[in-house]
Amino acid sequence: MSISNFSRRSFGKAMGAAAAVSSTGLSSAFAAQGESATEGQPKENYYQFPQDFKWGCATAAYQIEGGAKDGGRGPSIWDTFSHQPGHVYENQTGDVADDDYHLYKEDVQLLKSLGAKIYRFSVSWPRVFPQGTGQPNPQGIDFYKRLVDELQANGIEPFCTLFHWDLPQALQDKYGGWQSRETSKAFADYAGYVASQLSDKVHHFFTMNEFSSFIDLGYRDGRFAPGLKLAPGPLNQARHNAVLAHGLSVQAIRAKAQAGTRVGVAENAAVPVPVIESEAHIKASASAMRELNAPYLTVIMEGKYTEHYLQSAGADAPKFTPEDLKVISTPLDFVGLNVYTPVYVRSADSPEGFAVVKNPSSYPHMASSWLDVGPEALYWSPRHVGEIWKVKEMYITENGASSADVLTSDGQVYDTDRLMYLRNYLKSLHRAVTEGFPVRGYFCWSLMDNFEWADGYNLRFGLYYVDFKTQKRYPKLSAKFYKELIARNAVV
Ligand code: PNW
Repeated sequence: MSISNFSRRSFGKAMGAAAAVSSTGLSSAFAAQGESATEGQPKENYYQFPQDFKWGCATAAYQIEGGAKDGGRGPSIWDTFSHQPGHVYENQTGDVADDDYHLYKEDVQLLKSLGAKIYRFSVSWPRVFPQGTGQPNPQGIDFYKRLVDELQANGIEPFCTLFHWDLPQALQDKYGGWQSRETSKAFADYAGYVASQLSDKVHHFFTMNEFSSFIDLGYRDGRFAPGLKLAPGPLNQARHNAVLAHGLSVQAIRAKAQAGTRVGVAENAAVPVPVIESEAHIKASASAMRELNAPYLTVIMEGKYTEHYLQSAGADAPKFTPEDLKVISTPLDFVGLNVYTPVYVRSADSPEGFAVVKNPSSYPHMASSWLDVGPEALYWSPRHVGEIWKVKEMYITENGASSADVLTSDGQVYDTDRLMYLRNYLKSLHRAVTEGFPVRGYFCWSLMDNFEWADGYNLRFGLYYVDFKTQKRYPKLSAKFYKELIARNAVV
C-alpha cells in the first residue's frame, strides 16, 4: 500500500489531527471533550488522542514481586542466574525487588492515582507450576486472582503476559529450557491453565515478551539467564522453539479460556527508521522490518522464515515441519509492540535493498547505554506492522526510559530527561494514530523502579521512584506529567 493512499483514507477519521485544529482553531474531538476545552487553550491540547485510546503502565513478575520463596513458588532461571556472582550489577537479585507480592494493593493505588485504565502485569510461571509442569500450586494462581480482583475494584483493566523470562529452573535442568520443544509444550499447558483460571476477568493475554531479549541475550550472549553462549545452530533452534511455544500457547489459551478472550504477543521488534523520509529509504526500511525480525515477528505474521534468513543461516537454519509454521502463525487478535530504540536504515544496492546505518558515538542515549533516543521509532513501529502485515489492532506494550534519578531531600525527583523522552516519543505515536494506524493503547514502562535484569537496581525506569531500603514509592515529575497527559488525553 502506498503511503499517500493510507494517509488519505485515514485522515478523515483522524481525531485531534493537525488539519482539524488549523481549520477551526479547535478540533472537533477537542471541543467534544468539554471540560478541558476552554477558549485560549487549544495549543496545549494539540496532540489529542482518540477518546477510546487507553493509557496504562507495564511491569513484570520477577522485576517487581519479590516473595521469591513465598506461597510455594519454585525457582526460576533468574533466581539461579542472579544468585551466581558476576551476572548482575553488585550481585543483586529479585528476592525482594519491590515486594509487590505483599504490597500489590498499594501498587494498584499508584496506578489509580495516575488515572491508568489498563495495567500489563506478568504471571510468574514457577509460582503457578513450581516445577514447570505437573500439579499447579493453588497459592500461586490465587495471588493473581487477588491482583486481578483488586485491579477490577479500582476500574483498571488487566492485561496479562504469560512469559516475561522467569522460566522454571526445573525446565532448564530437565530440557535445557528453550533448547527443547518439550519446553514449548510445557509452556502451552501452563498458558492454557492460567487462561482457564483468569479469563473470567482478564480478557487480553500476551503470550511472550521480547523473544530476542530472552533468547539472544540469554542463549547467545550470556548476558541474561540462563547465561548460555550457544553456537548458531542450537541458537536458531531455541529461537524456533520459542516462537513455536507462542503458537502452541495461542491455541491452548483459545481452547481453555472463556469465549471472547483475546490473545496477542508482546514483541520488541527491531524498528527500522528510514534515515530520510524519501520513497527509496522508506521502501528500504520496510524490507528491513521483515528481515531484521525474520526469526520472530516475521515468521509469526507470515508463517514462513524469509529466504534471506534461511540462506544466510545455511546448515545452522532451524529444523522445522510445515505444521510448526502453521502453529507459529496462528492468527492473533492484536500485536503488542515494545518500542525503545530506532535502527536507522538507508536504501542500498544489496539483494535485500537496505543497509543498517551505525550511529556515531555522539548519538544520545538514556541511562541504559543501549537506549538510544529516537522518537520516530514510536511512529515507524506501528506503521510498518500496519502496512506490511495489515494488523488491525495494536498496543504499545512497553515504552519508557532509564534516568539517573535523584530523590531530593523534599521527596521530589525531577526527571526532566524522561519527560523529554516520553513527550517526544508520544508525539510520534500521535502521528501514527492520527494517520489511522490502529494503536488502541499504550503501556508505559514502568509503573515503578524495579529489578532491571543484569543492571539490577542501578537503572531506574519507573514513573514512581522506589526507595529499595524502605519500599516507599515517590511520584517522579514524570508521574505527574503522565497523570496530566491521561487526564487530558493529549501529550502535554
Ligand atoms: C525490556 N537491550 O527489556 C523488558 O521487556 C523489560 O523487562 C525491561 O525492564 C525493559 O525493556 C527496559 O530494559 C530489554 O539490552 C532489556 O537491548 C534489554 C534490552 C532491550 C530490552
